[in-house]
Amino acid sequence: MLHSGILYLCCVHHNSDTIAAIATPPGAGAIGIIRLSGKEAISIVNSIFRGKDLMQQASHTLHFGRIVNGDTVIDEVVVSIYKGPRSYTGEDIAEISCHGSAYILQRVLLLCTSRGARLAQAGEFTMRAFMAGRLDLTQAEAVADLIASDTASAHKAAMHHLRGGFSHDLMAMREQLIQFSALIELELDFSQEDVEFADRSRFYELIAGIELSASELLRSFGLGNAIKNGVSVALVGKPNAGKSTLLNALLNEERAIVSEIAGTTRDTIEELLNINGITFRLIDTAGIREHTTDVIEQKGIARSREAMNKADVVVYLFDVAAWLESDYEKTELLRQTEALQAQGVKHLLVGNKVDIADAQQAADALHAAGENVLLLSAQNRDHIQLLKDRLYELVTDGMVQHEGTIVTNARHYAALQEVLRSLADIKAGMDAGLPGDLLSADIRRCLYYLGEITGVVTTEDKLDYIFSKFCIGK
Ligand SMILES: Nc1nc2c(ncn2[C@@H]2O[C@H](COP(=O)(O)OP(=O)(O)O)[C@@H](O)[C@H]2O)c(=O)[nH]1
Ligand SMILES: [Mg+2]
Repeated sequence: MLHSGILYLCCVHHNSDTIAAIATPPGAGAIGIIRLSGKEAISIVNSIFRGKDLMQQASHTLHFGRIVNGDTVIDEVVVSIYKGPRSYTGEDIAEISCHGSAYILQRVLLLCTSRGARLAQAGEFTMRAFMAGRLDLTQAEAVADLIASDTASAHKAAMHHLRGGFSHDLMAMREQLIQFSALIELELDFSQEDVEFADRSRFYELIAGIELSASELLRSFGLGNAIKNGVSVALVGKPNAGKSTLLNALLNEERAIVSEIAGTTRDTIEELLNINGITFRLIDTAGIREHTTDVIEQKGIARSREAMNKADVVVYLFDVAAWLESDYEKTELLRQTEALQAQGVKHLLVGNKVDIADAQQAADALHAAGENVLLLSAQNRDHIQLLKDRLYELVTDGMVQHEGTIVTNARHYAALQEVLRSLADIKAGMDAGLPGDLLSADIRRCLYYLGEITGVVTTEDKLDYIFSKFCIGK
């Protein structure tokens, strides 16, 4: 009864046709799979299959035979049959495992379309699974993330979402809120009599509880985003600060050319580094100095600035021995720190070449100057692990990777922010003693955004957009 009429906006896709796609990646492989889903999936495959009558076979069975076009045998194959609703999409599914030649796969796919199947769009199989209620939206999105996962952490987060961990958290919140809102709606029916069915103090507690969970989920997004998309780190600083040496030390290989000649690195170099399961893209830059007449170096400097502006994290490296000795270097560091702070970019200040400086004196002087600096020697590879730890802490916001839910999806993040906003409005309304009908509008808004994440409320456009990001055949 409740809100469902208003909230369940759509879900009116009609899937009467049968779709087909090559489900394995392009190129040659041992096996290639063509997948069909829909009412005619099994009969279409049966019409090009020789061996046995697939129409007579039970669900979840495998069948060896040949795919033929008239008298021409195209391949020897194994066909798997899954009958709806106990299938991925909830519909009948047939999968043809062929030999993995691009030519064979194309021929078989064309045969299927000539018998009435339609080429599937990106993500259409999973969209059908969602429409059939086999998966909710966060689980469907996790399917795409799982396919894209290339680190242990990304895999773990996607698996957690696929198993419904995230939906479970949200649905629990939503359920409680629905119950409460039912009581408030009930008050409206008795509005003449000035009764309160909904215990306001319990409601405050509920709101606080949901607020806490939602903010924790929001906070996990820094980590989630880092896990899913990696983190770009620009190594910047003046020429000869030791950026290329540091890159080599972090990678533990001689990747970039190092020399005492300022301006050695002319182009930006990008390399991947995995720290505790998160992929960091390290970008060694040309080093920024104001006065150079070298045209190529000037271009390199322009690229450094660009890399710095685009990076998630900036590591600003300076020569701590030079810093100790020169007032100019001191003002320079101050200027750079202020610039980084003004830009609001996450950054680390790193003092290099501590091997040729008095470490204690440097540490004391930096402390006195109020600078939070990590001291290391790139050349001797001293304290490199410390820098890795600091990088990791910086992007994970001090969150450790735990078994709980980590938000990895920007769409979920945006919806959760709306949830928090509507909760704040509900609270403000209650503080002001607003009547139930006015509170109820804000509660609905909160329910809407919670439901939007899992897809119990959604629009067709939104679904099309989400599933268009999938690969074809999934
Ligand atoms: N003593 C010392 N020299 C270093 C250290 N790191 C780099 N250097 C030297 O500083 C010079 C410039 O290094 P490079 O990595 O090319 O600096 P970049 O211009 O910032 O990339 C080279 O001669 C390096 O050997 C360090 O930790 N200690
Ligand atoms: Mg360099």
